[in-house]
Order: sequence, then C-alpha cells, then structure tokens
Amino acid sequence: MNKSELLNDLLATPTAPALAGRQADPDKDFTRQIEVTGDAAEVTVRGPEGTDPESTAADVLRAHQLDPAEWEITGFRSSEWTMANGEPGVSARFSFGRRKADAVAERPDLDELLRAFDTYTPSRAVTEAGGEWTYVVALGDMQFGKLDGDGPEGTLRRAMKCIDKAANLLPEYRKRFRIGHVHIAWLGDHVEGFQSQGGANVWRTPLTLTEQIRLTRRVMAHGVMEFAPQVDRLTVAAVPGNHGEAVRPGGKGVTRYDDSHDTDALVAVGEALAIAGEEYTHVEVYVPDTDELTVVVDCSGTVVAHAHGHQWRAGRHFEWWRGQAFNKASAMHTADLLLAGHLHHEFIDTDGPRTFVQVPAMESESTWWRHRTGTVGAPGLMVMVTRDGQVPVKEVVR
Ligand SMILES: [Mn+2]
Repeated sequence: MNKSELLNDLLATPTAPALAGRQADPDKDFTRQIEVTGDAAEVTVRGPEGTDPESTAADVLRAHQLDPAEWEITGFRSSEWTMANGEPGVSARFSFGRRKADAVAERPDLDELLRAFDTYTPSRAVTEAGGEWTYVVALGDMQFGKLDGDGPEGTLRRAMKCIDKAANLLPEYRKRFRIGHVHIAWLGDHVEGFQSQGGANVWRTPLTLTEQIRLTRRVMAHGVMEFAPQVDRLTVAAVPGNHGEAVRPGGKGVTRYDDSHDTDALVAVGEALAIAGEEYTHVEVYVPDTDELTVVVDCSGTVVAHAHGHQWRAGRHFEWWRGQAFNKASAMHTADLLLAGHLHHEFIDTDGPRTFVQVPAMESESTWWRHRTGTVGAPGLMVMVTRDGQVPVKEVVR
C-alpha cells in the first residue's frame, strides 16, 4: 500500500451509495405534462376513469401561471388505457392556442394624449423672499480646542466661512423656492471639552474650557447675525454631544442629560438676543427639555429632529429612530427629518417619507482616526430646503 492509498483509506467516510434516479413511465404513472412554445401549448393528462380531462388540463395551465381564460383549445386527442393495477384510465392531449387580444380596442387614443400638450401650462420660477419653504443650515463637531489637523484656528475660520457661504446661497435657493424661514441646527460636540476619554484628551487640547465655549458662542452668534436680516423667521436649535458634557463624576458618571456646554452656549446667545432689541425679536432659540437629548422644530410643516449620533451605533440610525418613535410620548414619532452629527462624514439615508442627514464634521480631521484608518475629514456644513416633510435639496458647503 503506497502513501496516498493509505491516506485515502484512512480519510474515507461511510457515505451512502447514490440511488438511481426513478424513471417516470407515462403509461404507468398518472401524469400531467405541459409544453409551451410561443402562443401554443400542449397539455397531456392521464388519470383514472372519471377524471375530467378538460378541467384537469385547465388546472395544469394554472399550475404554470397561465390563465386558462387566455387560451383556447385548438385540438384534442383522447384514449382509454389500462392502468398498472388493471383499472381503466383516461389519457388526453390538448392543444391550446393563446387567444389574440383585441389589438385595436386596447390602444390608447394618441390624439387624446397629444392634446395634453395643448392644455399644459408650464410653471414659472419664483424669486421673491418670504414663503412656505424653510432653508436649513446644519453643522456640528467643531470640537473647538482640539489640536488635530489645522486646530482651533482652522476650524474657526472654516466655520465662519461656511456660514457666510450658506448665507450667500440663500438668494440662489430663493430663485427656486419661496423661503420664509431659516433654521440653523447645531448638532453637538461644539467644544472638545475635557470629559471625553476620561480627560485623557487634555494634552492635545490647548484651549481652556472657557475659551472653547467662548468660540462656540461667538460662532453661533455669527450665524444668527448673518441670517436674521434676510428672513421673517429664524430658528436656532442645539443638542448635546458627548464632548460637550459638562461633568462626568468619577470620569464615567452622568449628570442630567441636558447638562452640556454644547447647548448652554446657545442658551447664552439666546439671552444676548433677548436684550439686543428689535432686530432679533423674530429669532427663536431651542435646546432639549430638562434631562432630554433631542429637540424638534417645525420647519414649514416638516418636523425636524436633532440628535447627536452617540445615541446609536453607526448605521443603526433608523433602528434607534424607530425605537424612539414607538414611545408615544416622544416627539420622534412625528419627525420627518432627523439631523445628526458625531460620525464626522456626510451621510444621507431615507426610509419611505423619512430622511436622515448626518453632517460632516467642521474640524479638519481626527488624528487618531487617520492613524487608525488613513482617512482625514472632508469638513463642511449642509444646507437643505424643506416643506411638509419633503427635503428635495441637500448640499454640502465647504
Ligand atoms: Mn460625538
């Protein structure tokens, strides 16, 4: 016995022998055969005496997703035979032809269709200010204070430039939509803070916490000053991100969920607007309720929800949304559009009439992420136009 024989012998398993395929005998078995060629079909049925060949043939057609009403019998052959058990049987072969549709009657009247052109009035573009659409400006993840990439100065300059660009785009969008409302969404992680990673980010965060908060306040105020003169109604909302958490007792614990510098910076801006006078009385400022993490704002009939993405695992935004919506007390069950930050890249997803928009970060990169994956950021903000739950336009502004 050579080596390979020994190996094969030892590796052999007790598999069962193959069984020969059973050969059907049309003279012994009850059969139903069908053969379709274009508009012709041959159906053969065999069965015991008393079988109704015609209805059996129709059953065979149905079993092959053919409507018997669309087929007519064009030929028929029947014979009697003796089955294997000695009883008499019947055998019948039907030839079917597909019924010709009434071609003329089913054609649409072309003249009638062409008349649609005579009665059609093309809609005209609208350019005036005021109107039933909302222009949404969404941004987040500035993480002011962080050393990474072009640092706090790069992020600050980019944030101001992007807000200016978004403000300059408003007249452009007004050529297409009647926009009466502007909404600015601050989606969390506006400051780097010192709570992330249990404070281990302290060396790479050269700005103090109060400096980070001051920059956030100033940028938020800049946004308000850019848009307030251009619009009848300006709403501004902010939500807490994980970096904005004010205190983590023992590095892990939580205080109240609304205890956040990301939102408190906007509260401070709101207080300044309240004493600034007439120019800003049409500006409304919103943050989540006590111990809450989300906020919803009506934008021309679209319920816009805001959340920071640390609340769900990457890619599970709709699962999270569905779960929240199951709670009838949550405003998430009425939301049409969910705006989110946290994952630092542009991502748009839809599920039926609902839209999810994750904005890019405003910071230029996460150096930790670049070393891990090679990927730098593509920073910017996003603008959208919305009304009655629709979000027909989404644009990234860099
Ligand atoms: Mn985050």
